[in-house]
Amino acid sequence: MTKSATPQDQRALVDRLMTACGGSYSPETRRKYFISGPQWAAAYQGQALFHAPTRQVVSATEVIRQFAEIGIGYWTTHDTDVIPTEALMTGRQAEIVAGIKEALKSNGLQCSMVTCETFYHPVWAASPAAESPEIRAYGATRLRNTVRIGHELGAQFLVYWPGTLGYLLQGVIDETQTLKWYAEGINAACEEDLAVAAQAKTQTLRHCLEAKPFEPQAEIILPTSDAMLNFINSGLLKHPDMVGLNPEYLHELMWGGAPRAALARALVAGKLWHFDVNDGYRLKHDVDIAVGLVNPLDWLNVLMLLRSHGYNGPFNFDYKPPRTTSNYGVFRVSFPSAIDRFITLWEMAGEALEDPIIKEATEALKAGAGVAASNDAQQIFEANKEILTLHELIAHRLVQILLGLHRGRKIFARGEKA
Ligand code: GCO
Ligand code: MN
Ligand code: MN
Repeated sequence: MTKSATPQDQRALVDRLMTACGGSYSPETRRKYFISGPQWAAAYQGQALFHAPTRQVVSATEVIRQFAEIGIGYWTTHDTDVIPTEALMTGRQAEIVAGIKEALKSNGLQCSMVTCETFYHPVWAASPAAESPEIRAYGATRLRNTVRIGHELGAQFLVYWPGTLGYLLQGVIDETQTLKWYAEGINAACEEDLAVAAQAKTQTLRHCLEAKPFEPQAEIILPTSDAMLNFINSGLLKHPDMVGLNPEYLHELMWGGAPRAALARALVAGKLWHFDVNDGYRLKHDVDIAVGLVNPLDWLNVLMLLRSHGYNGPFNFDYKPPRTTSNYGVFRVSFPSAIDRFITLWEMAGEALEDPIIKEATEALKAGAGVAASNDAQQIFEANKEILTLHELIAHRLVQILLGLHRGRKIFARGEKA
């Protein structure tokens, strides 16, 4: 029986077993990737509707210091993760932002993205695009302020997750009007961005919309990345060229979609600008599990798609360390293991794309049987029917790569000899 251990011993055990797991990358290697760590992920205390917090508060400077040690090169934040609501747009905001700039600089990190919290404070109870003009005016002011913070911190991206843009009670709001009002907020942010960038002679930011199909509202007005693509092209936005997408892996899975197909639709539209990386289950709530713990095979496939299409935007680790993980564990186990699984999957995706078996099979499929085009369906089917077996062979090969079986490892029955 294992002896009971004090929390100090438990930490030593976690450290020892984490080292025993091996396979970790150096901070230098981790920094080569455009990986960003959200302030809110690292500082999440484990609370939820049915859950009391299990972890202590962690300050932004502590998060930044820990990220630097792990080798996370980029930091992302909501405005209110670091600036209390009542301090926004006051002298206190300027002091806090200056302190963060200093912490980022002295730890060698960059801020890649800022996002405006428009879902937590009671003022957003009826969404940032509510009927009351004063709520919407405040919403637009907050978005403009976030744009200025983004420029101040040197970010390239702004993300909008309109979490409360929807309803619990049917027939209460006018959806078309809500969409128009929401577009006014995005327009205000883009105009502010253009003005700030012109004055400072810098680039404008990339404004990225993030969809989630349900939660916190029952019904959401822009529930998927596809709905958002349609919104960008709806004519309601004054600067559609400044607005793209931040799909989140789990959010596409939550509605039952295939994340890889959703990403492909964003890619062909030229709107895949930012990507929230995590994992979870279909048709369940937003569990925000760390990448690769649930669907490693699908993640391998997603990364093959992104690698083969030259995606070069950020990978934002928008997940929530489980509430069974301690404050110590967040930085010792949760972040480093998530990043290392991601890098391994990224490398495997490269291997799969170069794999001679997959390459030959794919090329053979594309060449087809080589018979003359005709209107004879049966004849075309007969000519191609053997080659189509390669679909299953490719799927097998991908699992072999995922499990390392392509390197010669075989699974033997007990007692059987190699
Ligand atoms: C979620 C959302 C958020 C957003 C964040 C940025 O999973 O609840 O994705 O984490 O990404 O609010 O706007
Ligand atoms: Mn999520
Ligand atoms: Mn997200």
